[in-house]
Amino acid sequence: MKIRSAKVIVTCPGRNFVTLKIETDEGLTGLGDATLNGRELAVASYLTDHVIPCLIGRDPQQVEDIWQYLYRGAYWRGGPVTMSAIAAVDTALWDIKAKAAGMPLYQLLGGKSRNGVMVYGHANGADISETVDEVAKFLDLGYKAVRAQCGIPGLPSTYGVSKDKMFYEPADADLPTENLWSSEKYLDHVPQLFERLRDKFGFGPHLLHDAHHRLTPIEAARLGKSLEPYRLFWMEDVVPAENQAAFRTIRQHTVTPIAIGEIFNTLWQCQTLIEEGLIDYIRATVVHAGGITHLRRIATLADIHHVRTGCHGATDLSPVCMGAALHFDTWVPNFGIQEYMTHTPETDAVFPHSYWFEDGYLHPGDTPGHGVDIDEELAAKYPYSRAYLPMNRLQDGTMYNW
Ligand code: GCO
Ligand code: MG
Repeated sequence: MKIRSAKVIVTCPGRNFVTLKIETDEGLTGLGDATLNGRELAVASYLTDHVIPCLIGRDPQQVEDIWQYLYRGAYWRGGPVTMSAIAAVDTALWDIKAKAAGMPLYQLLGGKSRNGVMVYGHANGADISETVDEVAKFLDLGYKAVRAQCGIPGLPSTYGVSKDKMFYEPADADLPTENLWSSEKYLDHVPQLFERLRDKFGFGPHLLHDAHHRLTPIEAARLGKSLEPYRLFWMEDVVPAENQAAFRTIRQHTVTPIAIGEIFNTLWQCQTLIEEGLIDYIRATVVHAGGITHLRRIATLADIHHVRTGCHGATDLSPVCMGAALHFDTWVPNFGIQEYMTHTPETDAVFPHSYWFEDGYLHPGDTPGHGVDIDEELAAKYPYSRAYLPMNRLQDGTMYNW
C-alpha cells in the first residue's frame, strides 16, 4: 500500500477546524485533526508545504516509522505547530490501518478495557446561582461528572463563563479580547461555589474545576486546601507548567487531585510531573500531543506512576480528534475521564461520526477506523474566519496568563 495523495481541509462551521485527509493507492482514506486554536493556518501550511510532499509514495502501514521520520527527521523537535501536524498524520494513518483491518481502532490498540467512556460536561454561569442551575441541567442529562466555573464578583469577565451555555466557545473575536484578573477575588469566591454545589447535589456527582494557569504555586496550594471539604475530582491547570518542579509546592499542601496537560505536546513536558507523582491526571490529547503513537507513550509512563488520563476535549478539538480520543480512552488501562463539550449541529453535520453519548458515557462505535468522516462539499461552504482566544491582564494592566 502507498500514500497516493494528501490534502488539508480548512473549514469554519461555527469555529475553525483543520483536517488532514490521506488517500492510499488502494482507495482507503484516513482523517486526522490538525486544529490549533487561533493558529490554524500555521499548521495547515506546515502540513501542506513541509509534510505532505514527504508522505507521497510512503507505505501508510508504517505508522511508527513515519512518526519517527517526522519527529526526528525535521531536526526541530516539539512545539504545538509541529506536534499538531505530526498528530494529524499519525491519526490519519491509524484510521487507515484500522480500516484496512476492518476493525474499530480500539481493537488495534488492544481492545476494550471498559464499556463506556465517562465524560464531564461544562457548566458555567455569571454567578453562583446560575452555575448551580447549569450543573443541574447536566445532571438531568445523565452526566456523572460536571466541571463548574462561575463569574467572580468585581471582575467583568473571566475564563470559562460564556453567554452560549452548551456550545461554550472561547475564541470569540477576530482579534483578541481582554479579560481582567485578580487571584485574590478568585480565591475568595471559588470555595463558596463548591460549598453551594455540594449542599445542593451532595457528594454523588463528580465535580471538577479549571483555574486556567492563573495562580502561583502557593496560591494553588491554598486553592487546593480550601476545596478539600468539597472533594473535587480534580483542580485543573492551577499554575503554568513550564516549571514542573513548582508542583512540588502544591503537592506538599493539599490532597485535592491535580490535573494538567492540555497544552503539552510531548512526554518531556510532563516527565517530572509524572515520575515524581506530582499530578493525578494527565490532560494531553491526540491532536496536540503527537497523535495516538505519542499519547500512548505518555499514558504508559503515567500508568507506572499511578497517574490517570483525562484527555482535553474542548470544542476547538474537532470531532476527528474526539473520535480518535474515544478509541484511545476505550483501550487505555489507566483511564480517568474524558472532557466533552458538544459541538454545534453545523460542526456535527460537516463531520459525520459514529460516537454517541448515553447516560454520562461516550461510546466510540464499531465502524472500522476511528469512525469520523468529513463531508467535503459541506465543509467548503464554511470558509476560514480568523478567531482568537482572549488575553488576560491583572487589574493594574500587567499582561498575565489567560
Ligand atoms: C478546557 C480548556 C479550554 C481551552 C481551549 C483553548 O479545559 O477545556 O481550558 O477551554 O481554553 O481549549 O483552545
Ligand atoms: Mg482547561
